Amino acid sequence: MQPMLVHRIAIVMIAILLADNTLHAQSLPRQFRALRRVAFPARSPATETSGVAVADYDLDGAPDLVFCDFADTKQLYLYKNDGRGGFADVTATALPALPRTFAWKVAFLRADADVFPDILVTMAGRKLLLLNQGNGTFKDVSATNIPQTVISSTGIAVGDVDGDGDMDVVLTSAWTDNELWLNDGRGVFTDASVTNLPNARTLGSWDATFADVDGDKDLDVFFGNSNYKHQTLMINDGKGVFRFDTIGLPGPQTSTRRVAVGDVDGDGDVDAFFGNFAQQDRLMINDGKGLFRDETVARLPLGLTGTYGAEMADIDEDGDLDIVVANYTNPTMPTQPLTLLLNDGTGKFFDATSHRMPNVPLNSLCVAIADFDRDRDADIAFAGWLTDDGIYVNHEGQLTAGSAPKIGATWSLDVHAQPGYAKYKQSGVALLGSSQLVPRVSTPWGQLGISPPWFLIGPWTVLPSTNGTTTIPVQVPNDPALQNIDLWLQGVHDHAPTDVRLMNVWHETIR
Ligand SMILES: [Ca+2]
Ligand SMILES: [Ca+2]
Ligand SMILES: [Ca+2]
Ligand SMILES: [Ca+2]
Repeated sequence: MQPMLVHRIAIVMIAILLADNTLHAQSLPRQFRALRRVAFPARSPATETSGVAVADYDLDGAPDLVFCDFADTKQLYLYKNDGRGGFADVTATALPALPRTFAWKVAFLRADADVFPDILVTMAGRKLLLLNQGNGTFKDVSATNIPQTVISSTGIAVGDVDGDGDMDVVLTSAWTDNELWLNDGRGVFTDASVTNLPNARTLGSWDATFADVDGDKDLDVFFGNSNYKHQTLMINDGKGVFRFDTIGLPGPQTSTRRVAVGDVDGDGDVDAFFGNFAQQDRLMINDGKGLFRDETVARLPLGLTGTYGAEMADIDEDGDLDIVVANYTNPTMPTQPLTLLLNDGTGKFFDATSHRMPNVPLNSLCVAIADFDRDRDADIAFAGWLTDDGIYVNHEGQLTAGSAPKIGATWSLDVHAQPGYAKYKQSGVALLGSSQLVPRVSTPWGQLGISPPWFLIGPWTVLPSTNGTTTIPVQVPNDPALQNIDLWLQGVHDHAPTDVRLMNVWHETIR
């Protein structure tokens, strides 16, 4: 934008805003929303998305997404983050042509020695390894770099099991064999299942997850078994050879789809959440030595869910791990929204879905959590089964607008805080910059994403804690010269005595 125009629009806006400080609050009680005006590639018709994984594949600072699809038309979709939480479908240019067969699970991992995240995907009777070339494209090295096992795998766990500094892989199959692949450090994997994973081949494992359960600094592995058997924990000997945990995991025989791990009770050891399909999810609490107690009844909401996916993250920013659950519905169950289980700080969870999550029942098999719009909070991406995939944006400190600004009309810019549950007095302000700042500049308050000069849009505003939203009315001058001018906006939000942070960057073009 030309400097003269920047000046012109700024002067006009400031004049008008100072004259009209009327601030309207609107009802917005939920923490997460699907933002209509944030670009997210829709697929038509919506297909059977079975997996989603997150990583910054191009190392531009913004987390990107890969989805895999159970329909056999196109198996992988790579979505590049535009830096502001909007996504472009770069599948056609970034990914090689792939064999046409069902894909089930996808993971990012550092397979070879460079720092660029690579992709591993499980398909019907095969796996694919796609190496990130570092130039925005991926190369299929499946024929040379991975074991040619004809197993349909349902789960992927990535971790350095033998302590040699590279990422190894455990793959599970709900129907046939679990596998362990060791990495040679250059992204070439060999099948070490027989020597390193003895007696753990045919557990009926839908999923596996690594964690150091006994504190000896190597990765042990949970297997989530899907065949109404007991769940399995295997202990690493430090060299990547696993033996059965002699005591075993407690709890009833279940049908597990996902194992998510983290220290939910804050005592320094790793606990485990077993997400079960059409059965009660289970929570296993670690005694610090890798001995687990089933504390489901005392710590989890009780009831049947169709859990297929689950991730732990500190969703409400109170310092403990919460759980986001993706559910699939069979004909005997009502379709559920993505479920949010909040931790009370002691490892006891309560269902906060009804007042924090969008009330949109959907079948989803997988979730991925990252700060997609780079405003220092956790957003949620989900894989939709026969419905669109999507992102639920965390509105804790979010700048949005429901429509584009129009010449001569009043435009509404929304500043969000913590909707409805703020513990502290909150305030916020919106800034207009002259352009987007690429790359962003790190500050103690987050990443600055707009270039100077900056102009205040309205006064610094105290945000009502009841609904956590303030709408700033912006009277766009009736001046045709403003048409097609780009506006780059970023807010500053203060939602705790010592928590001042930069909000997301919002982009508009005046119509
Ligand atoms: Ca990126
Ligand atoms: Ca290794
Ligand atoms: Ca613990
Ligand atoms: Ca965010």
